[in-house]
Amino acid sequence: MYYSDKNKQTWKKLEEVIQNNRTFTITTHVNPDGDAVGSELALYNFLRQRGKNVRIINGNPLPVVYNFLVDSPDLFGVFSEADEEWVAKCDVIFVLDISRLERLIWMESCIKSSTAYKVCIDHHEGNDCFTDLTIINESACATAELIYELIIILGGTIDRQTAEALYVAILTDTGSFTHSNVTERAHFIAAELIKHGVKPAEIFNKVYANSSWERVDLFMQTLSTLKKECGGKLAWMKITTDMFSAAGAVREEIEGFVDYPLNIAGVEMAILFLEVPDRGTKISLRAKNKIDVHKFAQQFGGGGHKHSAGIRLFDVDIDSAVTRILEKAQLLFTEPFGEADK
Ligand SMILES: [Mn+2]
Repeated sequence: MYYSDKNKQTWKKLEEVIQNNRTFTITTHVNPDGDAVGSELALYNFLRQRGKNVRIINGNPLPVVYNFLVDSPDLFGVFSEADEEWVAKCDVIFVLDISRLERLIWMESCIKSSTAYKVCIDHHEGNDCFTDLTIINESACATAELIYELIIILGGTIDRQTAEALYVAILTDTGSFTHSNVTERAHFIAAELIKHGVKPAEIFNKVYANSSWERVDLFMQTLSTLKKECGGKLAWMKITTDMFSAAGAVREEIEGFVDYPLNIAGVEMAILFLEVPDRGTKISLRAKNKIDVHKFAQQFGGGGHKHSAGIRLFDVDIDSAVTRILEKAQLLFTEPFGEADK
């Protein structure tokens, strides 16, 4: 009862693609998050059940926090020259949780030039991957919601590892079931996954109650940069390369920092500026209520979801990025917004 018939043709086509092919690559965006790796692992297991030859190949290794999902983190291959031939010659490439192929960064040209049939499965706004088959649902709480649907509709079975992978994906992409993308369906799927053996408290502790001291040190430094603008409706923080070295933390450990300012009463938009060595500045945006950070990010070539989005400014140093972004962000609170909604 939870599945609409409007996608029937799409699922049928996907069934054909899986049935008629033998070698598969699964990939996702740079710096993969819980949804990205959880979706990949669940799809990997499904294709393996079908007897397919499958490889997961990403731009970065599996974030250490998700090691518990697998027997060996090596299941998540890290793209190198040695993989180029495989990617070029495999039958099908699945690109998950990505709305623009640029987010593959250094894998983009190899994926694009491959002769493989390409399938994109995603839940971001404004997807323009232009793959051979796209399975998009912008109202899905996570890409994993679509992978769950795929497995059920195509008759796969959900083992404990697959259930945990999908649960981690939904848990992390919904901010532990607290963000505005949480729906009845998100909870329904979570309940189904619990039936398949997921222990929610155990998973939560492994993912969140597991900070290193280095991460906490970096978080303290980051919080000390917190500033408010626009009468406290806008809050921002920054992380420089020097702060990373002082704390001894690694890049993936900043996951969740950007959400913190939204805990403060009155804050409707939070911005985190991250200095990337030799690669400019990465900007993460979070919002609540009426503020649409996907639309905001678009004017800088970024995007994502209404309440969670990102921007990359490759040639802009962190201080210039702060000036440039804040100037525009302040307009959201000084100009009457929401005209189009009325
Ligand atoms: Mn996602």
